[in-house]
Amino acid sequence: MISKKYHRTCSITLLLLVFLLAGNVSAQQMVNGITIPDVLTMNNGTKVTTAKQWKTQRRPELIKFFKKEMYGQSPGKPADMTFKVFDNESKALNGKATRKQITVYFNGKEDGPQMDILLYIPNNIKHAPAIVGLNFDGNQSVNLDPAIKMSTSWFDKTKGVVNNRATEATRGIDAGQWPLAMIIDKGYAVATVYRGDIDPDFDDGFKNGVQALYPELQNRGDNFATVAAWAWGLSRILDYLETDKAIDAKRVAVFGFSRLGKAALWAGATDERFPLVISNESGAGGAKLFHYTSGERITRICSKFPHWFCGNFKKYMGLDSILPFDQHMMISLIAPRPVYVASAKDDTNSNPEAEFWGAKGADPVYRLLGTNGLPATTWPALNTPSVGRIAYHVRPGGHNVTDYDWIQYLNFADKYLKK
Ligand code: GTR
Repeated sequence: MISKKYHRTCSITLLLLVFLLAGNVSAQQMVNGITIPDVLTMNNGTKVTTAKQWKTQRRPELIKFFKKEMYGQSPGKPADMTFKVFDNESKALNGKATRKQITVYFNGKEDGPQMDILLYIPNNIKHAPAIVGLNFDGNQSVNLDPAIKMSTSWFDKTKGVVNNRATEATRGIDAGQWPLAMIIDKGYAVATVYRGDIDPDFDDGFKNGVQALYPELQNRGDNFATVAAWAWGLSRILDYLETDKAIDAKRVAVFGFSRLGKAALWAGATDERFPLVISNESGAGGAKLFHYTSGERITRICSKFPHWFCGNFKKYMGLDSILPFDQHMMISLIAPRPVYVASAKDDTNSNPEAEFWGAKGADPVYRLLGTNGLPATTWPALNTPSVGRIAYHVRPGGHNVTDYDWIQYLNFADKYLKK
């Protein structure tokens, strides 16, 4: 009896604490019968009714919140960063594209932290728009092109990896997820970087990634964690593209799949230079609403991947259904820029329906800013994209990036990025 009562008291205290933390006791938004905190109510209870209020008050308040409580702080553009183009081949991909490879030295030192950008530019377009995204398995995994530099960074144990280093057997293994010819034919350049160049994807106490350059952003509750580091890396790719005359840096979409989709969304949310954002099955910490408790929850994500989010985020473990915030608020930081959220039916870990409602939850902000938001009012049927300024589709199959997904993304980009 005593322990039951104690347990109840603890739960109520915790609940109160969570609401107090947000300072937001009553304002709620309903999505599909589930109550989530209202994106258009300030923490002090003031309703946001104008675009100006959104831009000058609510958006900054939410960015501050997500940096403090979930993704952690990120540094700005490094003052000493330099770029070295070490490959420039105009007859790549059967003559369709120019291949460039560029090393980015984050602190300007050749023996310091660095990343390699692999860039293909369509030969028939001047000042091409581009799509940037990180890759899972090294630049050499996105195409069989033998001239792509073999990554020398740390790799998790997967096929073709020996002693945590990639071997020739990893060439082209992810080519199915990176249909370069299709993207180039549509008139877009593609830039990609291996996630592990920016921050190796394991809990190493932030010694091996770019965090080593920023000791002041470590050992604190809002530490510069891995998803934020990947997002920061995406912004650094854009920094390079801004210096490359072959690219129209005002038309660079940011794309990501799964954990890298979480990073793409956060990059889009925080770096307004990205005019369009694509999240492919980003799941928990991406587009999924935590209030939908099936699929990956905070406890699992923080236990299995303790380095992805900042230390403060761990206090929300077990509180998914009563959180004082949710991911619709993060997606709405992208508004009014176009964002595409996509799911796969069998990707239950990401919870496709919860990804849809995460996107739909951002709709009031897009409408407030005078756009059409996400047209669908219920979770769409398979292979039936709903396309407004927010777009969504769910396709059959599992956790993957398919040609079907890319066709939708490229059409979406055409709608908003083509001149
Ligand atoms: C899973 C993780 C997801 C998702 C996925 C991936 O293990 O639970 O959040 O990011 O990995 O990146 O493939």
